[in-house]
Amino acid sequence: MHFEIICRDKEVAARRGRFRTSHGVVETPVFMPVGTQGTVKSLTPQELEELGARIILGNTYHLYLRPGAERIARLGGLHRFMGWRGSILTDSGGFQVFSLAKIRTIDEEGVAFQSHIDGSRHVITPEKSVQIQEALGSDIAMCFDECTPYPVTYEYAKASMERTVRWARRCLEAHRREDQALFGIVQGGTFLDLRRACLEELAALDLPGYAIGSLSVGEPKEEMLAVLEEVTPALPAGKPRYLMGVGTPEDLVEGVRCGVDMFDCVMPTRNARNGMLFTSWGSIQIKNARYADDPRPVEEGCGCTTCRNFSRAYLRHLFMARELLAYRLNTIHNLHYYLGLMAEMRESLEKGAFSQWRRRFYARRQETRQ
Ligand code: PRF
Ligand code: ZN
Repeated sequence: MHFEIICRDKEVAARRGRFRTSHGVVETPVFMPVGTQGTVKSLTPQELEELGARIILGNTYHLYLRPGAERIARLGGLHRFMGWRGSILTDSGGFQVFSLAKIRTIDEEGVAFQSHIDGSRHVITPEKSVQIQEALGSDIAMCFDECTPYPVTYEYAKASMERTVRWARRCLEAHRREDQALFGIVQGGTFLDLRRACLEELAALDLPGYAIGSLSVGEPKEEMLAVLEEVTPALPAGKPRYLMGVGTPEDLVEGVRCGVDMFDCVMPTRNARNGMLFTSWGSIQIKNARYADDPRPVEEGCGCTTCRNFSRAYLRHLFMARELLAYRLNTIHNLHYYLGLMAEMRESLEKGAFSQWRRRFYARRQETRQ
């Protein structure tokens, strides 16, 4: 995978870059919409492309359990199977096994668990995770890791991080596909010495990209920022940096400031389905009675299909009536907001005006809501 840095900010660690996969060019910093089950919920690939998405995230754990990675491979790989022409990054399953599966036992070999769908028993090892991701044919695969909860003891975080490093070596050893980049994941909880030790070990493997795991798992914001400020600048400078499963619009802005290039999060899509809509002054709950007679769009001046065609009153009605269109229209607006936020940051970086843009971003949130 080819990654180039187009420019760096003069004041902070933020950078504007670009990478190429066999499915196109991705401009960074980038947000990857989450398509867990081979679909970004409620949208077609064409709609995603029109929203400006160039890379999406898929999940090893879900696709392995249903419909099965070998089946997807026989049907031409995940891109062909779901009809998405852009790039795909697959998560390794290390996180989903811990958050979704029942009865897990973790040992040096891997993780044994029972499916959240039918209770069937499975084992995922680092080798198996790589094999599944190769069968899916994603452009970027992630090393199999353990995401530690918060809070966690120093002893557990250390043992877990060391195992994650050993698993990363096994992943690299098992990895065959030359058209797929394998990224490492820095673990170590909120312990800065463990984070630093982890990233030194992983950097020695010379992987084409690095992620930061186990953040946004319940720790206070200051702790997340402390880890970001410690780890991000210490990651190999010329390789993409990915902050996994993060976050709010503010988290994306702070991540970019610290030098993160890639993000994914269920927040814009999941919250859309729960009636929460993002705007530049904050978020709104569309079910609120104050919107029942409100003829205005979600956000004045928003260029998305939802805001160009429909009022808050109509969106509230659809949501209250549990109409399927509610999920689609809300998802379109929220992804437009998230992808637009990233585009604004990329533009401000090109103009050498990121810090100024960031101040404006926070100032807009202080203005009175509409
Ligand atoms: N590891 C993996 N996927 C993840 C995480 C992690 O630590 C997180 C933590 N925010 C989200 N997704 N493999
Ligand atoms: Zn909109």
